[in-house]
Parts: sequence; structure tokens; C-alpha cells
Amino acid sequence: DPWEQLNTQITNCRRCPRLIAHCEHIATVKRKAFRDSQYWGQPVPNFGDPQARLLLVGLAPAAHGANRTGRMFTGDRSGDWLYRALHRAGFANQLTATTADDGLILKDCAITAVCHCAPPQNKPTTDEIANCRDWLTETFEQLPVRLFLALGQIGFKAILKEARSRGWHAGKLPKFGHGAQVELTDGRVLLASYHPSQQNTFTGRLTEEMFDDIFTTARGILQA
Ligand code: DU
Repeated sequence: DPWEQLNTQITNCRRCPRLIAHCEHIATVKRKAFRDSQYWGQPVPNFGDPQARLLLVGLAPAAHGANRTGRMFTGDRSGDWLYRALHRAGFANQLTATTADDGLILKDCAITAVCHCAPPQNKPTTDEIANCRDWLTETFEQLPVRLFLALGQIGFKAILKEARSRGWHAGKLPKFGHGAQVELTDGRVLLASYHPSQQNTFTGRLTEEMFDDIFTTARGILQA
């Protein structure tokens, strides 16, 4: 099973010593509310449907979210927003994501990230993103993606870089913005969304309605 194999490779990756140390450090210190939980504390694999036509590309696991639960966007506020929206749009079987064994299943949708480790200050370095690129490349290789959804500007840039190296996009680099759409070759589309982080949702830069609109658009593109 290539999807499972890729996930095992990602989890076993130790290319970035700074990130591995950080993931493990967080797992040791923990957050008070989670002091009785066993933290995952290592790279977080891809999650979802190995036949997904919709691929979400986030930034990196949250220290006490995915780095704790071991599943993308699971156990934090960003995930609450994301899975609620995915469920409303019919890409997820349930509204909530709490632990890696909560029964959540994605349909026609998968989630990856530009960086698979929780980075200090939520900011992976350029070198760390470059180290992680092989996993993104292999994820692109395996999934029959029709629609790439970038959650944030860094995901947008990473998708474009990968797409351009495959000859799926040429010419001027498109600008990131909420709802921005880029036509790629063979009917593939890149769609951009603001990231559902608290920085955006608390400030009202990203509203629930704006986020739902993205998934309505996604549905429309997949049905076209
Ligand atoms: O055991 P498995 O069917 O390979 O699924 C592993 C993992 O992936 C499980 O947490 C559900 C999720 N998943 C999914 O979300 N959507 C699918 O279509 C298949 C698996």
C-alpha cells in the first residue's frame, strides 16, 4: 500500500534535527490541559482518502494539536474550523476531530502540509521546507488530484513550485489571496484560502462564511 508506505516514511523522517528536537521537547513539556495525554511528538503523516481529488496543503502541525494527536489538524482550533467546513461540504463523515481514533474519515479529500513537523514559532526555515519537499512531491505523485487547496500563502507557494516543476503552470506567478484560483494544465485547479488559524479567525480576517465559500467553490470545481 503506497499511501501507507509514504506515511511510514514521513513519520520516520529525521532530516531536520531542529524540528525533531522541537517536536520531542513539546511532547515532554506538554500543555497543562493535556498533561495526562501521550503526545505523538514526531513528524505527522498525511491524512485522508488515497483516491482524493481534493488535496489540502497546510503549513505545519500545531505544537499541541497535530503534534499531540498525530493526525493533521486534529485537536486544535484550526482543526475545529477545518473539519466543520469539510463536513458541511460533504468531504468528512463527522464535524469534529479530537483524536487519531475518533472515527473521522475523509472522502475524496486528503490533507498534507508543507512541513510535517511542528516548528518553533510555527515557522519552518526555508531549508526545512526544502527538506520536506520530497514528501510533497510523492504526495502529488500518488493522488489523482484535480483541485489543490492551499491553506495559507506558504502552501500556495509550495503547490505552485511543485506544479511549475511538473510543467502544470508557467508564466507570471499568480498572487495569493482568499478565493484566488489558478488554472493548471489538464483541468487541474489551484484554489487559495486564508489559513483557519486563530490569527485569522479571532481577528475576523477569515469568517466562517468565507471559509464555507471556499468549500462550496471546491465542490463546484470537482463537479464541473
Ligand atoms: O486503515 P485505512 O483504511 O488505511 O485508513 C487509515 C486512516 O485513513 C483512517 O484514519 C481513516 C483514513 N481514511 C480516510 O480518511 N479516508 C479514506 O478514504 C480512507 C482512509
